[in-house]
Amino acid sequence: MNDLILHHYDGSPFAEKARLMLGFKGLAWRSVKVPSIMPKPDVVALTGGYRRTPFAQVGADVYCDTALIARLLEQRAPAPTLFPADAPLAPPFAQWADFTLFWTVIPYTMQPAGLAHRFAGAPPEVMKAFAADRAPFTAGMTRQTPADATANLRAQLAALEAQLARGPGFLFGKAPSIADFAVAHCLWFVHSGGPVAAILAPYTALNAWFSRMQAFGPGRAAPPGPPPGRGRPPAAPAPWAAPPPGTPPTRGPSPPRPPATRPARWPRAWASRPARPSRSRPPTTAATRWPARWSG
Ligand SMILES: N[C@@H](CCC(=O)N[C@@H](CS)C(=O)NCC(=O)O)C(=O)O
Repeated sequence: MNDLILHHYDGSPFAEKARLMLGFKGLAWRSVKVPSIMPKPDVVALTGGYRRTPFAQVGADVYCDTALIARLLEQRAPAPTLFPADAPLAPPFAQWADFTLFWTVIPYTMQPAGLAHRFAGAPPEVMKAFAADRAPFTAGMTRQTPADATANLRAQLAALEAQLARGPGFLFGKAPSIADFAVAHCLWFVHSGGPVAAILAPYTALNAWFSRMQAFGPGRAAPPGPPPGRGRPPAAPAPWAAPPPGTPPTRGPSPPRPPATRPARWPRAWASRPARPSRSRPPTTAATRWPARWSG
């Protein structure tokens, strides 16, 4: 009943932040895959209306937002810490990354070339459904043009590069802090963007740091089994479902697509992720009605 459950989907940058923090802490967790766009009836029933990804669950307690999840993980495993005492600026810096850097990365990565890569082979309704689902997130925000986002991202990457080039390994010292995880998930999303990932190439210190961050992996997998509180037996794997746990992610040709009965599904490309040193993915212990490959 004390198990830590992460509700997430493969392609979510903030979920990647949570997975990497779990890996850094060496914590065991159970994985529940959630849909990447609405409707999410099971999610909103459990969270009381919060629809974002990821969220964590311990028994009847639900933790929304990765800033809170970080505090939960810190409580469960105080060492290694995400909040080093000698890095008081790490939490506000993380906030900067989670908002300012993230909202530069999104318009940069979702420019036409990035979108074409991410939604390659998917019917046009999929991209339309995604755009409609995410529109409320940017209401009231001035969305950067691809040119502005490119210029801003270059400036942000150059600053991060300069910081890391002079530092002892991580943004605020010899060990990572919450700030490193907040930056890492943003860059992870750029890495998964196909042609648009080329913007990262010149930043050698940043790329070396990114490899160190990825090496934390997603943490220890808990034994498979139905998660508490959901009561739904795992569905039989569909022919297009994710490979068995432990199978390394591939970037090969797409598997046969499921019948297009639910336009709100994600294309396979969304779930693509940058190469990660040999770590196995934790098993998915509960299936939603969405095939895992499409929930990323
Ligand atoms: N501040 C939140 C942001 C979470 C967030 O915006 N997640 C994105 C996915 S990366 C999301 O919820 N997208 C809509 C969805 O998944 O329904 C956090 O730190 O967890």
